[in-house]
Amino acid sequence: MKRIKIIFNQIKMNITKNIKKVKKEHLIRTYIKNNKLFLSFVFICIINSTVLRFFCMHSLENYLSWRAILADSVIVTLVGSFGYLLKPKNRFIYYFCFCIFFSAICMINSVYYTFYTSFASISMLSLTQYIGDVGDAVVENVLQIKDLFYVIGPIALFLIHLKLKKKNYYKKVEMKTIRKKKTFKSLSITGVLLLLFLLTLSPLDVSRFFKQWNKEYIVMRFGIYVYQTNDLFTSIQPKINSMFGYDKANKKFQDYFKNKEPSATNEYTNIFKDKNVIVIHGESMMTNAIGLKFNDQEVTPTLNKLSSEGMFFSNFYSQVSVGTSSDSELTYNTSLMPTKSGTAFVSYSDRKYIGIPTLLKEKGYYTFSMHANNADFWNRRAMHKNLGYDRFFSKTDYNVTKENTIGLGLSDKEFFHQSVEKIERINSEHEKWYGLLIMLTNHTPFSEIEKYGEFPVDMKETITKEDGTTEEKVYPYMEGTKLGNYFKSLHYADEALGEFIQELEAKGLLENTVFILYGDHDARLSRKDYNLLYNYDKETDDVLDKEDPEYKEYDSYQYELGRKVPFIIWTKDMNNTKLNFENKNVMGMYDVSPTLGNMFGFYNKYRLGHDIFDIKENNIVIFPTGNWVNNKMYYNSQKSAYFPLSEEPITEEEINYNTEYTNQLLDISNDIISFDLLNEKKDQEREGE
Ligand code: GP9
Ligand code: MN
Repeated sequence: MKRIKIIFNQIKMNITKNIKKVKKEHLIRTYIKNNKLFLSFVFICIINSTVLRFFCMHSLENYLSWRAILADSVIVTLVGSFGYLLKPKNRFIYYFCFCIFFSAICMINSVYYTFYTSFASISMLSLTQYIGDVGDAVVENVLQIKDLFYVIGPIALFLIHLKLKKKNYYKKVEMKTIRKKKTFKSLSITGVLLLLFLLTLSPLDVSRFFKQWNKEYIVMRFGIYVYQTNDLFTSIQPKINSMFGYDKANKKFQDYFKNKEPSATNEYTNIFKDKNVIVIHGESMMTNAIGLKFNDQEVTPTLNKLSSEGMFFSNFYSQVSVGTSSDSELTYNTSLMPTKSGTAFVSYSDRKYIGIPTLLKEKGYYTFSMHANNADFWNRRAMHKNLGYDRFFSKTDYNVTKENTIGLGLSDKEFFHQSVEKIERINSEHEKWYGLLIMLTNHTPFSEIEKYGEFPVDMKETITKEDGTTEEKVYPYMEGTKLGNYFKSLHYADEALGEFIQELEAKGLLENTVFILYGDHDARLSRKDYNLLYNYDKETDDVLDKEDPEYKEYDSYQYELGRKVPFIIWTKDMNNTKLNFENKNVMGMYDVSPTLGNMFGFYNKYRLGHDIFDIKENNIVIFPTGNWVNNKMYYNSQKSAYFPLSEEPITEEEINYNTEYTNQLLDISNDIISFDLLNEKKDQEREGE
């Protein structure tokens, strides 16, 4: 009897389960049946976006990135939901127009990707004037069969519409309340999808999303529709910002520069006039590695040589904000500071800048830049033109293979090697030239240690035993730490630089050339790792105890001061001359243009920095955070506290004066860029209004 009861209960449970399942299936089937047009629209748009990723970025991870599909669904269902507000007979035209719009986004990006290996931006619309010149070439060389795929979507939607029409799908009468209910229902689906998507985001995703320059990453992670919507906002934001307060900003700007004159001549004026120039943008190169050794092996033999034979500015600071590499390029070239929001290279690429290449071109120089990464990284394609480079050699000008790639792209050794013949050609074609080479390998996360070559960062000790025999003891020290890996990577980059100089020398390209090197920013490593570097305890393989007499304090100030980057000016025959010295006065990236200007004979009136040989020990370096440093102290404006750097007494007046000066400079710099104050044409236009 009991058994029968159990069997009976089981059958009952099965039946209810099945009924529930059938009900659920019925519900889904009814939903599909009633929402065929909406679902077809959503499906077509998602397929288009997925196919775009498939055509552009060939890895399975990209084709079927479910996160991107989720993000696409959010945008498409959001737009689709509002279709329900219309009467059924008008709905098709709504979906059809948006289907064409979304398909066009995919098609434009597909074509753009073939041409530029990057994705399109609304801000590039200002470049449409050039389309006439390249239009035919685009049709002949760039438009490919694959780009026509996106036409299929709207055609399919139209055919579905005809079928639905035949079946009287649009004949239903829907009251306003029903339509609102349907809209709400679809919006709820969007809400759930959005929530799911937000849960998948990491802090890195969010930061890249707001910076918007790593376009491939955003499209892969957020899908093309979110990318394009975000691009729309980042493109119009600067326009909105610059609509208000022009007059006030312009007055402040005019007042500040009214009495600015070129600095007086000094013993370095025109010393390098008409010489060729090679500038090295040293990715993540830091001053604290110069002279550092592990087991008697120098981390940076090349930098050590250049700094000891040339002019070495050992208290030099990069002044970057969120735009890292691009900010250092901006400040190096223009003597302006990074913008307060967004990045100048991405958000304000249509403004006028006075770059070093522009000024040298006026002196008859041919100017070029070289970087074996994607030309759109940090929007360099547009900005290098704007800064005055005649030619930008980027990834497509180099032979990049899987074998010669490390980290972000072409290895530095290959990059330099392939650049030499280009420089040789330029040298034979132009009387004088100025070239920038942007390094890449020594970039965070410094994880491809097997590709950097042998460079142990452990600690070895030879111990003599009682019986007179010796034994080598090895302590792990920096091995396995991020800072240790950074030194390995930096050692590689330094070696690449050394080989480059040798190749240039062998080709006779150093004869009349000034070699300039700057570190673009610090390596963004943790303070804990530096503590280990300076306070290693062999006994415990850990950091020394704070009470230990050998313990060296490395607090947040030392950390900030330790973020210094090298700035070196070197020529092959400078050693042991009066041009061979270490300058210890604080100096910032914004002092480079005025300092080089004095040496090479160019002048930018609208500079915020100074010729270091003019201002000497009175210099001050400001940071985008509002902090500043001079020879006497480092001041942290957030903490309203300072760290003394000399014995001299410090007064409150000078702190207030310098803090105000810092804020004034940051404001003026930001106004110059956002209001485009260096653009005389705009000024005339405004006066004419
Ligand atoms: C990219 C390279 C790195 O091309 O310049 O930029 P970063 O991440 O250092 O700003
Ligand atoms: Mn960088």
